[in-house]
Amino acid sequence: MTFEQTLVEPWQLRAAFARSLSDMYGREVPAYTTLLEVSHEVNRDVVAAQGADAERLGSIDRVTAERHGAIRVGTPAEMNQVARIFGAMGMHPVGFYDLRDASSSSVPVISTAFRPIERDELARNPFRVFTSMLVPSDRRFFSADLQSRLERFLSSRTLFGPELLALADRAEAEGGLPDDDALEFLRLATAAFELSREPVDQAWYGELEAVSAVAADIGGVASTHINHLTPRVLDVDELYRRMTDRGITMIDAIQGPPLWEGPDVLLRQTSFRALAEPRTFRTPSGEIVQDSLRVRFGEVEARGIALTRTGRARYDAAVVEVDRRAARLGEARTEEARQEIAREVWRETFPTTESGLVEADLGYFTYEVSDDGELSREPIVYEDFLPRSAAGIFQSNLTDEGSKDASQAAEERDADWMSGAIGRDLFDPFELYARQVQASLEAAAERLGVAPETLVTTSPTTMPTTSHGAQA
Ligand code: OOG
Ligand code: NI
Repeated sequence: MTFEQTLVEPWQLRAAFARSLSDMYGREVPAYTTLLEVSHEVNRDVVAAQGADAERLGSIDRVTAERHGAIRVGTPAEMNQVARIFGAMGMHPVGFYDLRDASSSSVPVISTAFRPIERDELARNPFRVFTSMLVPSDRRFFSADLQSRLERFLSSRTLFGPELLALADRAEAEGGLPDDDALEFLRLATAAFELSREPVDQAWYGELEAVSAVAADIGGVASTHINHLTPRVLDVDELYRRMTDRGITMIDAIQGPPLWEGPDVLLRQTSFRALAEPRTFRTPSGEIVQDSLRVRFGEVEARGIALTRTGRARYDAAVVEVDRRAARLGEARTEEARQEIAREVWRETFPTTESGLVEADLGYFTYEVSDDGELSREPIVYEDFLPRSAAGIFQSNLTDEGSKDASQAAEERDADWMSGAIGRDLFDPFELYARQVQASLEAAAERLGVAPETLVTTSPTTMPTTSHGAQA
């Protein structure tokens, strides 16, 4: 007699991995534990105050478990391995972010985000990891000599061992792992992102740090580590106040759209600065000394409605306009004044209702037919990142601007290049959202027995169905 062993499925691996990383990070970075506590309090209070409205952009279970992490690697080969590990958990590369120009300080990386891409997979656990890789051939940052030493260093290290990669490949090929193998996979994967206690080569780290603290963090040590883990909150302004009350110094701003009376779109994030953690260093004379590094920090985010390309173009233009107006303030340019300007620009740019977003084709919404045959519209939550905010997060955690020679030509990098480096398709976030809309329209149309095109409408949240009636 044969029987099939049930496998731990990719989404279960993903949920367990997010938990395991969060537990590890909480043990090692106490301020993260405070952040989680405060996030849970805020979410509980928002749900108590707003009821079902609070869950329009994700159930409270999803939001409570929701995290994103960030990691940084050095080479296409390392990127390819990371993709295999995340592939085992049903996470795929989505979007291309070029942070080299998005920041005034020296951030020589390009990035993508690994995340689930199907609607039901996102609902099960939306864990995502913002993943950056160095561009050592970019002459604005690295000389030819430093590039070759950096590439030699990177190619001689091993971030992910053969057992971890073999388990990852099996999980992806077979659609999961048996219990014991799943546990081993989770243990090895979590360990791969822990902060290493190996002594740091002081001269090498220092040489890279003079060019870019991010380059030193990636290429100055022989391992990688998760550099932050971000819970989601339903009210990021309230979280900011409560963290500050608890004596934790947050960065000056909440990044992304301002707090205003209209619909929340995209992503609002804030963070606390990296903490100095004790590390050992090997000096040029071979001595081992104690010092510290600031490489791990905490961040929190509130997510809003995903914008269409048209909506996103408006957002990008609004960000530029806020900068332009804020620059005119000169000395009076406080964070508060900047937020006031941002609100003013938002009121000129975005409608104050969800229906307004639909009418101007600015946001993504799905459509569902209820049991009594009513068609309702639900916003799609933004699952991705913002390059400008990401650059701000990098920047707020640098002790030093580094150096960047703007007279040199940039090394060309784009989504296709990234896809080649990873060895997998890179998904376009806009296409993924549009696909969700289309799938919901087709399902709704089938239930109502009408053509999908007839359902795209611009009326209020709940619309009575027409005389074709519900077929349910
Ligand atoms: C990644 C920063 C980007 C975000 O939330 O925008 C990011 C990093 O610091 O490596 O995580
Ligand atoms: Ni982040």
